Amino acid sequence: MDAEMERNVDAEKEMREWCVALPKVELHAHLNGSVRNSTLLELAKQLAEKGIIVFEDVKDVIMKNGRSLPECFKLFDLFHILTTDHDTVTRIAKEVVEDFAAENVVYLEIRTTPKNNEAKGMTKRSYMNAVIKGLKEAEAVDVVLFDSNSRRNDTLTCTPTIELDGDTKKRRIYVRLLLSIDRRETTLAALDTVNLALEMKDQGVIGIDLSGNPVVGEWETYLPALQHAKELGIPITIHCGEVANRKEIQAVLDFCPQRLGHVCCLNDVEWKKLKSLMIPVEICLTSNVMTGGAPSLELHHFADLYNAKHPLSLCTDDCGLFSTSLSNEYFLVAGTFGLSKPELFHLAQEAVQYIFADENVKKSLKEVFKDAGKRLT
Ligand code: 6MZ
Repeated sequence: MDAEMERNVDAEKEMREWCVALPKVELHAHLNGSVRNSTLLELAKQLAEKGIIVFEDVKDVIMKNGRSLPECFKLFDLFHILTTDHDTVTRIAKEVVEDFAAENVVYLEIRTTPKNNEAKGMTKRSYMNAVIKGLKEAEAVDVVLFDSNSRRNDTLTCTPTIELDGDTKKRRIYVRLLLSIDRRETTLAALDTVNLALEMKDQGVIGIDLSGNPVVGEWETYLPALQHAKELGIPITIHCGEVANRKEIQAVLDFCPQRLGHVCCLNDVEWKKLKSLMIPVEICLTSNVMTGGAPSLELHHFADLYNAKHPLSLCTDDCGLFSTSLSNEYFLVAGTFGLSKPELFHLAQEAVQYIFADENVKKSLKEVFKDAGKRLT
C-alpha cells in the first residue's frame, strides 16, 4: 500500500469512529427489521430442528445481500415465523436496544406492528408487553422508557457495570415505541392498534406509524384509524412514496402527519407541497437505494432536502435486513455529499426537534449534544 492509500484508509477509519462516537437520534427503525443476522440464524436452526423449516433454504435468504422491495416483504413474513412467540419477541427487543445504544444512539423510537397470533396465545397487547419486557431486560444499558416527570421506570435506573471513557457507567438511551399499522390490516384492526397506543401511553408508547408493503391496501382503509389517532392527539408518522402511488401521496400530504418516512417517488408538485408544509422527513439512504426507491446514493433526494434546509433526520429503517447502522448512514452522508464534521454534528443535533417525546426529554437530549459538542466539534 502506498503512503497516500494508507492515509486514506486511516482517514476513513477515523471518520467511521467519529460517526460512532457522535450521539445520534433514531426515528425510523422497525423492530423485526433490526434483528441481528446471528439471532435470525440461531432461531432458524431451532425451527429447523423441530422440522418447521429447512435451515439451508432460510440461511441463504437471510444472508443474501441486495434485496428488491417485494423480496423484503417476503423476508418479513419469514422473520415473523422466526420471531413471533413471546420469549423471542422479548429477546429481539432487548438485543435491538442494546445494539443501538452500543453505537451511541441516545434516543430511539422503535416501531413495531402489534401482532395477534392465536396459535401462540398472542394478542396485540401481549405482543407489546413482550417487547416492553425486552426493553426492561436490557441490563447492559440504562434504558429510559417513561417520561422522566411521570412514572420513571425505577427498576431500570443505572447500576454501574460498563467502563466508558474511564468512567464506570452504563450508556443511557431514551426509548419510545411507535405502534405500526400494517397495510394488510382491516380498518377495525388498525383502530385496535390506535386504541392500544392510547392504553399504553404510560408505558413508553408514543405514536402511530403506517407501514407495510406499499403495493398492498388502500389509504381509505387506514384513514379512520389515523383520523382517530389525530383526534386523540397521538403523533403519527407515515411511510410515503415508496412507490409512485400519486393518489395516496397526495392524500398523505393532505393528512399532514407529524413526520413522513422515505418520500422517494414524489413528483414536482408533491415535492413543492412537502417543502411548503415543512413536514420532517425520516431519511433512509441505504434502504432506499437497496429497494430501488432512490437510483443511487449520489442521486438520493437527501441532497435536495438538505440544501433546501428541510427538516430531516437520518435513519436506518431495517438495519438488520440492510446490513447498516445509524453510524454508517452518517458516514455515507459524509462520503457521498461531502458534509463536514460540524455539519454532521448539526444534522444529528437537529433531529432532537423532531422526536415525539416531550419537552423534558428534548431538554435532556440537548444537554447530551451540548456535552458531546465539546469533544466532537
Ligand atoms: C414499509 C416496512 C419497511 O413491525 O414486525 N416495514 N414497511 N417499507 C419498509 N421499507 C423497506 N420495512 C419494514 O417490523 C417489520 C415490519 O415493518 C414494516 C413491514 O410491515 C414489516 O413487516 P415489525 O416489527
